[in-house]
Amino acid sequence: MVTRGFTRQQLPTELARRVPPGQHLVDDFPVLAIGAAPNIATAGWTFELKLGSRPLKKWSWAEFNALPQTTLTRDIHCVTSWSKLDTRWEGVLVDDILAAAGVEAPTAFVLANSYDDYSTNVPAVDLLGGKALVALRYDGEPLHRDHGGPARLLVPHLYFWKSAKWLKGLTFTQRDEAGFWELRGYHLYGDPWREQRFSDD
Ligand SMILES: Nc1nc2c(c(=O)[nH]1)N[C@H]1C(S)=C(S)[C@@H](COP(=O)(O)O)O[C@H]1N2
Ligand SMILES: [Mo]
Repeated sequence: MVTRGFTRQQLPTELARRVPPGQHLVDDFPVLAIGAAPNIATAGWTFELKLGSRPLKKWSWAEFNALPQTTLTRDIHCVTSWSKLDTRWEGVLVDDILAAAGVEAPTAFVLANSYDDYSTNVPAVDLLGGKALVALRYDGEPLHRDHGGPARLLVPHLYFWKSAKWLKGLTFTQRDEAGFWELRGYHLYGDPWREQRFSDD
Protein backbone atom coordinates (compact mmCIF):
# COMPACT_ATOMS: atom_id res chain seq x y z
CA MET A 1 0.00 0.00 0.00
CA VAL A 2 1.60 3.25 -1.13
CA THR A 3 0.22 6.02 1.03
CA ARG A 4 3.24 8.21 1.78
CA GLY A 5 2.53 11.92 1.79
CA PHE A 6 -1.05 11.55 0.66
CA THR A 7 -3.65 13.97 2.01
CA ARG A 8 -7.28 13.12 2.54
CA GLN A 9 -8.27 14.58 -0.82
CA GLN A 10 -5.89 12.21 -2.66
CA LEU A 11 -6.92 9.03 -0.87
CA PRO A 12 -9.66 6.51 -1.55
CA THR A 13 -12.68 7.09 0.71
CA GLU A 14 -11.95 4.10 2.95
CA LEU A 15 -8.56 5.50 3.90
CA ALA A 16 -9.56 9.18 3.79
CA ARG A 17 -12.07 8.70 6.58
CA ARG A 18 -9.25 7.53 8.84
CA VAL A 19 -7.16 10.67 8.32
CA PRO A 20 -8.14 13.66 10.51
CA PRO A 21 -8.36 17.17 9.00
CA GLY A 22 -5.00 18.79 8.23
CA GLN A 23 -3.12 15.47 8.40
CA HIS A 24 -1.25 13.47 5.73
CA LEU A 25 -0.12 9.85 5.78
CA VAL A 26 3.42 8.57 6.21
CA ASP A 27 4.80 5.07 5.78
CA ASP A 28 7.96 5.67 7.81
CA PHE A 29 7.92 6.35 11.54
CA PRO A 30 9.23 9.87 12.34
CA VAL A 31 11.10 10.39 15.62
CA LEU A 32 10.26 13.49 17.66
CA ALA A 33 11.48 14.51 21.11
CA ILE A 34 12.44 17.60 23.08
CA GLY A 35 16.00 16.30 23.49
CA ALA A 36 18.22 13.28 22.96
CA ALA A 37 16.72 9.87 23.72
CA PRO A 38 17.64 8.89 27.29
CA ASN A 39 19.32 5.52 27.71
CA ILE A 40 17.30 3.64 30.31
CA ALA A 41 18.49 0.16 31.23
CA THR A 42 15.67 -2.23 32.07
CA ALA A 43 17.70 -3.34 35.14
CA GLY A 44 17.11 0.02 36.81
CA TRP A 45 13.74 0.74 35.24
CA THR A 46 10.72 1.17 37.50
CA PHE A 47 7.16 2.17 36.83
CA GLU A 48 5.28 3.99 39.57
CA LEU A 49 1.61 4.73 40.05
CA LYS A 50 0.94 7.73 42.31
CA LEU A 51 -1.92 9.78 43.76
CA GLY A 52 -0.41 13.26 43.93
CA SER A 53 2.86 12.78 45.81
CA ARG A 54 1.62 9.56 47.46
CA PRO A 55 2.99 6.31 45.93
CA LEU A 56 0.28 3.72 45.21
CA LYS A 57 2.36 0.95 43.64
CA LYS A 58 5.74 0.44 41.98
CA TRP A 59 6.86 -2.31 39.57
CA SER A 60 10.29 -3.47 38.43
CA TRP A 61 10.83 -4.37 34.76
CA ALA A 62 10.31 -8.08 35.48
CA GLU A 63 7.19 -7.44 37.54
CA PHE A 64 5.73 -5.13 34.93
CA ASN A 65 6.37 -7.64 32.15
CA ALA A 66 4.51 -10.27 34.16
CA LEU A 67 1.27 -8.20 34.02
CA PRO A 68 -1.33 -9.21 31.37
CA GLN A 69 -0.17 -8.20 27.88
CA THR A 70 -2.51 -6.76 25.24
CA THR A 71 -1.98 -5.94 21.58
CA LEU A 72 -3.54 -2.81 20.09
CA THR A 73 -3.41 -1.95 16.37
CA ARG A 74 -4.26 1.72 15.98
CA ASP A 75 -3.84 4.77 13.74
CA ILE A 76 -1.70 7.53 15.25
CA HIS A 77 -1.74 11.27 14.57
CA CYS A 78 1.08 13.74 15.31
CA VAL A 79 0.24 17.42 15.69
CA THR A 80 3.07 18.22 13.23
CA SER A 81 0.60 16.78 10.63
CA TRP A 82 1.71 13.21 9.97
CA SER A 83 -0.58 10.27 10.56
CA LYS A 84 0.35 6.59 10.42
CA LEU A 85 -2.18 3.81 9.99
CA ASP A 86 -2.36 0.39 11.63
CA THR A 87 0.55 0.73 14.05
CA ARG A 88 0.81 -2.40 16.24
CA TRP A 89 1.71 -2.11 19.92
CA GLU A 90 1.93 -4.60 22.74
CA GLY A 91 2.02 -3.88 26.44
CA VAL A 92 -0.09 -3.45 29.55
CA LEU A 93 -3.50 -1.74 29.40
CA VAL A 94 -3.83 1.07 31.93
CA ASP A 95 -6.95 -0.83 33.10
CA ASP A 96 -4.74 -3.81 33.97
CA ILE A 97 -2.18 -1.59 35.73
CA LEU A 98 -4.91 -0.21 38.01
CA ALA A 99 -6.33 -3.70 38.58
CA ALA A 100 -2.87 -4.98 39.54
CA ALA A 101 -2.54 -2.09 41.98
CA GLY A 102 -5.98 -2.90 43.38
CA VAL A 103 -7.33 0.60 42.78
CA GLU A 104 -9.95 2.32 40.69
CA ALA A 105 -9.09 5.73 39.23
CA PRO A 106 -8.95 7.87 42.41
CA THR A 107 -9.23 11.22 40.54
CA ALA A 108 -10.39 12.34 37.09
CA PHE A 109 -6.99 13.47 35.79
CA VAL A 110 -3.61 11.89 35.12
CA LEU A 111 -0.17 13.32 34.50
CA ALA A 112 2.15 10.96 32.63
CA ASN A 113 5.78 11.40 33.79
CA SER A 114 8.83 10.50 31.74
CA TYR A 115 12.53 9.84 32.37
CA ASP A 116 13.47 12.87 30.21
CA ASP A 117 11.40 15.20 32.45
CA TYR A 118 8.67 15.32 29.83
CA SER A 119 5.13 15.17 31.07
CA THR A 120 1.66 15.30 29.56
CA ASN A 121 -1.86 15.39 31.00
CA VAL A 122 -4.70 13.08 30.02
CA PRO A 123 -8.16 12.71 31.59
CA ALA A 124 -8.40 9.36 33.42
CA VAL A 125 -11.36 8.23 31.27
CA ASP A 126 -9.18 8.54 28.17
CA LEU A 127 -6.75 5.99 29.63
CA LEU A 128 -9.42 3.46 30.64
CA GLY A 129 -11.81 1.09 28.90
CA GLY A 130 -9.08 -0.44 26.73
CA LYS A 131 -8.19 2.92 25.17
CA ALA A 132 -4.58 3.24 26.36
CA LEU A 133 -1.56 1.03 26.80
CA VAL A 134 1.86 1.22 28.37
CA ALA A 135 3.63 -0.17 25.32
CA LEU A 136 6.69 -2.42 25.65
CA ARG A 137 6.77 -3.66 22.06
CA TYR A 138 6.17 -2.15 18.63
CA ASP A 139 5.53 -4.18 15.49
CA GLY A 140 6.62 -7.41 17.20
CA GLU A 141 9.95 -6.06 18.53
CA PRO A 142 10.99 -4.54 21.85
CA LEU A 143 10.20 -0.83 21.69
CA HIS A 144 13.16 1.00 20.14
CA ARG A 145 14.84 3.57 22.38
CA ASP A 146 14.13 6.36 19.86
CA HIS A 147 10.40 5.61 20.06
CA GLY A 148 10.38 5.64 23.87
CA GLY A 149 11.79 2.26 24.90
CA PRO A 150 11.79 0.51 27.30
CA ALA A 151 8.18 1.69 27.75
CA ARG A 152 5.92 4.45 26.51
CA LEU A 153 2.33 5.49 26.92
CA LEU A 154 0.06 4.97 23.91
CA VAL A 155 -3.10 7.08 23.76
CA PRO A 156 -3.85 6.72 20.05
CA HIS A 157 -7.14 8.67 19.93
CA LEU A 158 -5.34 11.88 21.02
CA TYR A 159 -2.49 13.70 19.24
CA PHE A 160 0.72 11.72 19.64
CA TRP A 161 2.37 14.21 22.03
CA LYS A 162 0.03 12.66 24.65
CA SER A 163 1.81 9.32 24.16
CA ALA A 164 4.69 9.99 26.57
CA LYS A 165 7.91 8.16 25.66
CA TRP A 166 10.38 6.78 28.26
CA LEU A 167 7.49 6.51 30.69
CA LYS A 168 8.36 6.53 34.38
CA GLY A 169 4.90 6.57 35.88
CA LEU A 170 1.35 7.84 35.99
CA THR A 171 0.20 10.32 38.63
CA PHE A 172 -3.46 10.90 39.45
CA THR A 173 -4.07 14.60 40.09
CA GLN A 174 -7.00 16.49 41.61
CA ARG A 175 -7.03 19.08 38.82
CA ASP A 176 -6.16 18.91 35.11
CA GLU A 177 -2.48 19.93 35.33
CA ALA A 178 -0.80 21.01 32.09
CA GLY A 179 2.26 19.00 31.01
CA PHE A 180 5.38 20.01 29.04
CA TRP A 181 3.74 20.98 25.72
CA GLU A 182 0.44 22.04 27.27
CA LEU A 183 2.36 24.65 29.31
CA ARG A 184 3.85 25.87 26.03
CA GLY A 185 0.62 26.51 24.16
CA TYR A 186 -0.56 23.08 23.08
CA HIS A 187 -4.18 22.14 23.70
CA LEU A 188 -5.04 20.68 27.11
CA TYR A 189 -6.95 17.76 25.52
CA GLY A 190 -5.66 17.33 21.93
CA ASP A 191 -8.40 15.62 19.92
CA PRO A 192 -7.12 15.26 16.32
CA TRP A 193 -10.67 14.98 14.91
CA ARG A 194 -11.47 18.43 16.33
CA GLU A 195 -8.00 19.78 15.41
CA GLN A 196 -7.27 20.74 19.01
CA ARG A 197 -3.65 21.64 18.29
CA PHE A 198 -3.21 24.86 20.29
CA SER A 199 -4.81 26.11 23.50
CA ASP A 200 -7.31 28.35 21.67
CA ASP A 201 -8.40 25.74 19.07
N1 LIG B 1 9.21 11.58 27.05
C1 LIG B 1 8.83 12.18 25.91
N2 LIG B 1 7.74 11.73 25.30
C2 LIG B 1 7.32 12.30 24.14
C3 LIG B 1 8.01 13.40 23.59
C4 LIG B 1 9.19 13.84 24.27
O1 LIG B 1 9.86 14.80 23.85
N3 LIG B 1 9.57 13.21 25.42
N4 LIG B 1 7.56 13.97 22.43
C5 LIG B 1 6.12 13.76 22.09
C6 LIG B 1 5.80 14.15 20.74
S1 LIG B 1 5.62 15.80 20.44
C7 LIG B 1 5.50 13.21 19.77
S2 LIG B 1 4.92 13.67 18.25
C8 LIG B 1 5.74 11.78 20.00
C9 LIG B 1 6.71 11.25 18.97
O2 LIG B 1 6.86 9.88 19.12
P1 LIG B 1 7.82 9.11 18.12
O3 LIG B 1 9.17 9.72 18.23
O4 LIG B 1 7.77 7.68 18.53
O5 LIG B 1 7.25 9.32 16.74
O6 LIG B 1 6.25 11.51 21.28
C10 LIG B 1 5.72 12.31 22.30
N5 LIG B 1 6.21 11.80 23.55
MO1 LIG C 1 4.54 15.96 18.29
